[in-house]
Amino acid sequence: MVNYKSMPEPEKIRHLKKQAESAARFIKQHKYVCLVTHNDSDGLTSAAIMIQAFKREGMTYFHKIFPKLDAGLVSVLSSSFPEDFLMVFCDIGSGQSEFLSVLPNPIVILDHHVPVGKSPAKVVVNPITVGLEGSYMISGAGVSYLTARAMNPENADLSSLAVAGMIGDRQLMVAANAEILEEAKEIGVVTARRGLKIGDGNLFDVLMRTTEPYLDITGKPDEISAFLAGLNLDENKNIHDLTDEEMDRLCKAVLEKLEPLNSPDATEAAAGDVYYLKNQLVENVFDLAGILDSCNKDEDFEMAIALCLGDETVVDKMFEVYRTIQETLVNNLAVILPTAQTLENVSYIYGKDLHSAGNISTTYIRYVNPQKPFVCLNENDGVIRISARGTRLLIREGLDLSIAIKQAAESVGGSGGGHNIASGGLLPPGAETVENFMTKLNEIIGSQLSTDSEKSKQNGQPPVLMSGSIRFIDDTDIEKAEKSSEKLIQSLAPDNLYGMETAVYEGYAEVHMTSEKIGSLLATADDLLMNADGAVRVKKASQKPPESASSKSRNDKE
Ligand SMILES: [Mn+2]
Repeated sequence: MVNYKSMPEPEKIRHLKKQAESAARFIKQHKYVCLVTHNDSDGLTSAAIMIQAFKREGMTYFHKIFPKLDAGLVSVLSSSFPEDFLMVFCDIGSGQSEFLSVLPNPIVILDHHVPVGKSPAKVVVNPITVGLEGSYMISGAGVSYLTARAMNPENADLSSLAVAGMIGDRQLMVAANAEILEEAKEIGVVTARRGLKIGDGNLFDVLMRTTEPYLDITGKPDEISAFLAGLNLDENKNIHDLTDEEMDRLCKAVLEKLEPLNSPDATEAAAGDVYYLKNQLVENVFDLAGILDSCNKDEDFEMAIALCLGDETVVDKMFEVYRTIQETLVNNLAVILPTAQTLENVSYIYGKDLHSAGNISTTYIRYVNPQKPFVCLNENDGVIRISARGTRLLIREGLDLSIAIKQAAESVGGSGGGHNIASGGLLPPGAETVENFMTKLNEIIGSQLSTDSEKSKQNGQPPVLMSGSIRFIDDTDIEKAEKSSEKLIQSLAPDNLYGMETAVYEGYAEVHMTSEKIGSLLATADDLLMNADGAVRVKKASQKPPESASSKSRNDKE
């Protein structure tokens, strides 16, 4: 058995690519294929990637889109296709081994969700099986892309769709994602620009209907006009056409609005790199991911795939669907958010037949009050659905919503679970259940958030803190040094734990660590150095001169 856990990240990525190569070889042995994909933006971009790869091989394909897989859907698949048809599942299928086992067909799974049970697939490509994180290091579209790329190097142009999938799944540009992004930039199908992470379009309109970031002016025409006039920006100018200086001005003003929230999640979601997909009809990555995620009818999904395959006739219609959904959401938020109630340790909204409870929760915790966990309780069809959200800062302070929601829900006859940062569940209906549930939840979260150092303060003993710093210096060239140490540090920053801070200075970058225990300080430093070593090796490997040609593209990159 290979121990993937202790393996440096570049090695894990290499193993993932080996899986993709096996999948590619296996797929190419077939002439007929049924492609089954998830229905979100990551699933739809996975589909578009694989469809183009199949077409280029001259394969015949059928395509099905499912929100989830269950026994019924699998039996429909089984009765609709002959046994020798290859079944390829993208962004779905890892958690449903039991259902898929009844299929007599050869199966390939290209997914990043947690595998459950023994998979009946002939080949599985999944980052989790090689020790990579499926939640932020590579998405379903990324896994599909690696497979398509292994089928034919010409499929490298599909990397732009993989980038849209990553953004749609809110992943980080690290590990395998960073490699794919780099490749996409190198061949010119993706360009990046610093700015506000929103779609293109007339400034006024976009600010009216964008909920990411959700600002105090969102959806308020007079205030948006005044805001833009105050910045001396033309409200009819397309965001795409803003000069760098104008974009900076806009970005700074938006970040100033977000500052009082003291929420790194909000700042990160609002500003940073905006990717332009140069070979896609919808170039701005936030527009494309948003459009794909706003599909919810069969005809929308068909148009979505057509859009990603280059069908110009669907562009206007797709933007229309997207805008309508955004406008409805903004109107809903304006009515619903002010109804929030706040207990000592948690805020919540309780309502009936609410639309997009998940969006309400994300918006509230990110842009209204990130200081406390948030729960949306939506009573509908005789049950209450729970949608709970935390922040990374709260997680560091001890919050674990999967435990808190499970325990509190069970105490009132419901059920729940999920992740530490986002979880869900079900409760029996009624205002009284809600009151009891919230009282219990408030109590559990309160005990999770009372930290060790607070406990020792209560005992009258101040905590002893130890600290250390690791500095990364590149002494070859001052100008380049600042950039390479900064790049290295940024690639490691997403792995920062509680007590770690990253800082970039002129000529060097530094990671500062603090801990109450010498053991954890040493372990933290050890981990950091191992990751840094891995990152440096990826960089070196990617800088090796190619055997022939392409010296031009290398020069362009430098
Ligand atoms: Mn996905």
